[in-house]
Amino acid sequence: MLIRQTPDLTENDVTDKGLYYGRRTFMTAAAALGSTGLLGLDAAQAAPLATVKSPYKVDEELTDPKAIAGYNNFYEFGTDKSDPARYARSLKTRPWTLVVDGLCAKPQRFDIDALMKRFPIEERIYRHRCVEAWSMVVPWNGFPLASLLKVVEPTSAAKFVSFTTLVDPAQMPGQKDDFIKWPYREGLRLDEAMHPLTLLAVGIYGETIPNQNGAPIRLVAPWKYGFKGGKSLVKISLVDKQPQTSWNMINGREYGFYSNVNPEVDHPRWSQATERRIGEFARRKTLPFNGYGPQVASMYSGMDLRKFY
Ligand SMILES: Nc1nc2c(c(=O)[nH]1)N[C@H]1C(S)=C(S)[C@@H](COP(=O)(O)O)O[C@H]1N2
Ligand SMILES: [Mo]
Repeated sequence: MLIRQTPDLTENDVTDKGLYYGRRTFMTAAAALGSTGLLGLDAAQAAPLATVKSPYKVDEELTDPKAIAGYNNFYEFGTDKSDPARYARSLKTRPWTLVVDGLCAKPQRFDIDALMKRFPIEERIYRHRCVEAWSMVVPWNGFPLASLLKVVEPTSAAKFVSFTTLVDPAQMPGQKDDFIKWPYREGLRLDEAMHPLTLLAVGIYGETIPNQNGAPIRLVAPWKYGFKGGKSLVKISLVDKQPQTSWNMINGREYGFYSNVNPEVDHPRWSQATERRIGEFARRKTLPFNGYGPQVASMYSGMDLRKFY
C-alpha cells in the first residue's frame, strides 16, 4: 500500500485501475463460467447466506459490490488493486480449518462450515477506511469475534490476540515476493478483540465472501485502518504480549500497532484529514475512529493517541 504506490488515487485512477479492471474481470469470469448473484462471481465462489439484521449499521449509501470485489488490497495476490480479483481464484477455501489457540482453556480447530452454522450470521453495514485514504461502505456478513473467543475461554494471562493469514505460495502468487515476511500478521488488544463491533466476516452483500476480500473468513475492525483486518485467516492466538504485525514490521514509523482511524495524526507521507469514498468525486472529512468514537473511544482514555498511533 505504501511502498510502490502513491497513497491516494484520483477518481480517474480508480476508474481505470480498479473499477475498470474489476468489471472486465467479472465480465470475463461471467462469460467463461456463468455467474450468479450481485457480485457476479461463479457459483463455486458465491453462495447465498442466511443472515439476520443487526443494529450495527451506518445509514450511508453502500459501495457498488463490483467495486468492493474489484478494488482490493491483498498482497498475497499482488500489489495492484486489480490483482486480487484476477488471481485469487486459485485460492482453495474448502476444506478450511481455523485454529484458535494460545492462552485459553479450550484451544481447538474449527472447520469453516461448522463455524458458519454455529453462530447467527449478521449483516453489519460498516464504513471501511484504508490507511491510503480511500473508503467505502460495506454490508458485511459475519459474527462477532467475541462469540468465538468465548468458546475457547481465554485465561487471565491473555492480553492480546494475534491473527495469521494462510501461507501457500502455490495458491498465493504474491507470496513469491518477500517484502512482507509471510504470513501476513495482525493483532488487537484483548478488549478490542472482544468489542461487539469486531467482526469475523464470512460474506458481503448476503453472499459468501469473494476470495479477493479474504475468503473464507477475515477480520473487520471498522474504527481502525483497513490493514488491521487480516484476510483468509488460519489462526487466531491468545497471547500475553503485543504481537508483531506485518505493516509495523515493514515500517513501524508509518504503521502503528493501534492504527485507529485518526484525522489528526497524519501518515508521515500524506494527510489523514480527508478521504475519498469510492464512487464519489469530492473528498469527505475523515472522522475520529472512523465515526465509531461513541462506541470505542473509552477503550483509549488516558492514552496519547499521537504516541500510540
Ligand atoms: N492477508 C492480508 N490481509 C489484508 C491485506 C493484505 O494485503 N493481506 N490488506 C489489508 C488492507 S491494506 C485493506 S485496506 C483491507 C482491504 O480489504 P478489501 O480488499 O476487502 O477491501 O484488507 C487488509 N487485509
Ligand atoms: Mo488498506
